[in-house]
Amino acid sequence: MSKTVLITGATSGIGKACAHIFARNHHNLILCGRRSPLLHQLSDELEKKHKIKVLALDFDIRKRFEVEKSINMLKDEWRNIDILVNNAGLAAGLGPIHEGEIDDWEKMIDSNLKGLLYITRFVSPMMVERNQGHIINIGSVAGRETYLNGNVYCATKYAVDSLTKAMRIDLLPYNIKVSQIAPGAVETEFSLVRFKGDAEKAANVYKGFHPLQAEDIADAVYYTTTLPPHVNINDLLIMPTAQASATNIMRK
Ligand code: NDP
Ligand code: 8X3
Repeated sequence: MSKTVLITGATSGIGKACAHIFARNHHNLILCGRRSPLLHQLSDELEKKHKIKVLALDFDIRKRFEVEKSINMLKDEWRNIDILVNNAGLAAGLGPIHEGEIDDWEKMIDSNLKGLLYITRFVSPMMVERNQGHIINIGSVAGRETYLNGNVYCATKYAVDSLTKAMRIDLLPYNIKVSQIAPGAVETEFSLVRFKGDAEKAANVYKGFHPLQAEDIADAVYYTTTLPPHVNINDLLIMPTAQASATNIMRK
């Protein structure tokens, strides 16, 4: 049966790969992100290729009133959101706490933590009303282990871990599944964003080993949504085989 899936951060990486796999499986999509041309290009492509309905919603997840307006303005045909993939997020910088760029901290807290909360706050009441739904939060190994210079990014992902548990408890009476998928190193635009466009630094992160690809995580996200009504995946930590912990990577 075709479902309605809202994916944040669908313009690249894990979110984009999720859009592809849900589209291939004939679900209708609400795709979110800030880069409007990329979002519309992807929406048109998936709509034509898979004969599904796709709505492109470009807003900044950090802006509470933009998020609220975008969700509240959804027409009736889009209000039955079955699956929410809370994926949008970023790391900005990698440095010790005493030299931290406060603007970077604000960016990460506003996107990974507050943005995820805003979306959830405006989408979850529609799920509660229908007594069904599935929320999938993209956490990270950084939400399990704090690593050198990862400070605020790690803190936001620990917060995602905590909020996933909180959502599962609060939404339990309403038959809503809540899952967390927590990846290790995935080769996406993530490091390019973290290092502010420094392509060499970004490439070094994935050098000498086989990192996860966005599709590996999208496969797991999709699988999580295919289980019978009485089965929920609470939490999955998915790592590249060559990565044993946040900082232990076997490079050739
Ligand atoms: P990408 O940089 O490739 O994708 C990030 C996505 O988030 C983009 O689509 C971007 O869209 C969107 N986004 C970022 N900020 C905002 C914002 N303020 N408003 C709306 N959308 C926003 O990285 P990944 O695919 O790797 O990251 C996806 C998630 O996975 C993140 O939460 C990240 O923390 C997590 N993760 C990543 C890992 C990795 O190694 N890559 C490992 C573990 C977790 P746009 O710029 O168009 O707004
Ligand atoms: C992204 C993975 O290890 O770079 O969340 O923090 S890591």
